[in-house]
Amino acid sequence: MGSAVVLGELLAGIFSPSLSPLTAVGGAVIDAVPPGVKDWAVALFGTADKVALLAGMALVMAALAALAGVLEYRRRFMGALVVAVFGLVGLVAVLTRAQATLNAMVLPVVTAVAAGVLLRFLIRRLQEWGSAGAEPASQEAPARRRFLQAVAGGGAFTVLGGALTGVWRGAAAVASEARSRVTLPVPASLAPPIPPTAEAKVDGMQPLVTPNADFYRIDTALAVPAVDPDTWVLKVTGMVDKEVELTFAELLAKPMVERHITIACVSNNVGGDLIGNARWLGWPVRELLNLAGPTAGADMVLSRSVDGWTAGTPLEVLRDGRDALLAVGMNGEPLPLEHGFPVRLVVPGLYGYVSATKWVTGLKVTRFADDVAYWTPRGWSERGPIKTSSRIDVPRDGRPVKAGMVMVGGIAWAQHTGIDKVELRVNRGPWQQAELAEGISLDTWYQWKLGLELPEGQYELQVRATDLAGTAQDEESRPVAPDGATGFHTIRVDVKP
Ligand SMILES: Nc1nc2c(c(=O)[nH]1)N[C@H]1C(S)=C(S)[C@@H](COP(=O)(O)O)O[C@H]1N2
Ligand SMILES: [Mo]
Repeated sequence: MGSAVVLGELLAGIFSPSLSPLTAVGGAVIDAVPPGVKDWAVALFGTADKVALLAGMALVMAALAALAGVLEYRRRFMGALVVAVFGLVGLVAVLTRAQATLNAMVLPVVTAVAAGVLLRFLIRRLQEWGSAGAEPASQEAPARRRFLQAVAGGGAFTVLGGALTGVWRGAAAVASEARSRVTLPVPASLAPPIPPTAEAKVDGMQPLVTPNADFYRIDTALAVPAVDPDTWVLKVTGMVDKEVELTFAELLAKPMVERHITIACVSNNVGGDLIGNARWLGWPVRELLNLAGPTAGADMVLSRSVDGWTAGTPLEVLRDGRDALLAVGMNGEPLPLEHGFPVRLVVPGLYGYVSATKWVTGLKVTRFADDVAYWTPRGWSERGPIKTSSRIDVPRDGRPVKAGMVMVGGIAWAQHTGIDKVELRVNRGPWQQAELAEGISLDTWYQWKLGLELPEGQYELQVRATDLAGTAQDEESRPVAPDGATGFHTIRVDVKP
């Protein structure tokens, strides 16, 4: 019996590392560590802080696993409970992060369930062995063999998973180290300065230029692709006179253009926040296409990411003179890894799913009739021009405000067309024109504001924008699929005395 407990510990030791390959849980726990503890760790271990933290985490997990092993051996589900609590901690940690995606939430759950099943399985083998020990020696041998096989299997899985994780971690480290070495070139064409009148200056509004850390992130990548800029090449192929290859160094040497451009996701609901405005630095895609020379009949550029994701962009949009960029910089920094380092596309006027390929490695000049982009067979429209829209940011929906002059503010956008006017209405009354701030350019969102005299009561506010082509925002409510939501952003305000 005593030796069984010792073996329980041993087995738990095997089971514990099988948690660590799925580092998502570990990472979430690290993130959940209060800043004070992190500072303390940095002070204590200096630059070795991450290694020390990881080693500490491994120790904690080994201890937890040992505990789970012992408990599970004594009583069924007791160990599983420890695993479940650990998984829950991971889940909560993930949820408290700024960008809690479904993917991120699934990982700790999957890890905990896998750990629980593995734990149960190994304990069963161990218990078979333990009870066989009371029988004649001939009965004991197969039970022992089964247990040892199970341990060996778990061990092999652990080593393999660990190695894979290690390789991926290594690549990610190479990419972030390489990113820190990138010096962005001085733009040949600077972004026009932001006019002071571009800010509506209403308390509580989003910044006119979205900081990188707050920029929405949408992609299908489970793990952020780690691309080494030293080996990155962009290949232009397909219906071209001559195929072209471009290295990162060659790209950085091109005359760069710097522009503010607001990009948006087709999955952005009316009033949603899947939209952001950044100062991008890049080389116009049309220059690269001109080097390759698209042949007659081509009408689409299928851009491909290193992870195989694709977007189909109308060729004419990339050549009509707008600032469609092969971007390397975002708000004065190299692209953050999660926003496409080292190179991505940014195309004013089109939703991201048909234009904004991150970690881009290929441009195939082709025809819509011949090639299909990633989202097209998945229920999304082949073409995705951004729909003119607007949003109320202040006051926040459902928040109480004080009676009197209530300042209402928000944004409106119609990339590459520009906004002409923004109007508000209260309780479906007459439309009242808001004060439209100056745009940074036609390719960015515009801020607006309107002061409303509101006595105590409940109100419904609605906003609508009209673009410079004279098209008013579509009133009819439509879902995001297949080509972008429509309808008026509608909020409720509770005006208190
Ligand atoms: N490689 C790759 N690029 C991608 C995507 C993707 O899934 N994979 N998603 C696109 C979508 S749908 C949008 S809205 C934008 C979002 O860019 P961001 O994450 O930098 O905000 O990236 C686009 N580029
Ligand atoms: Mo998107």
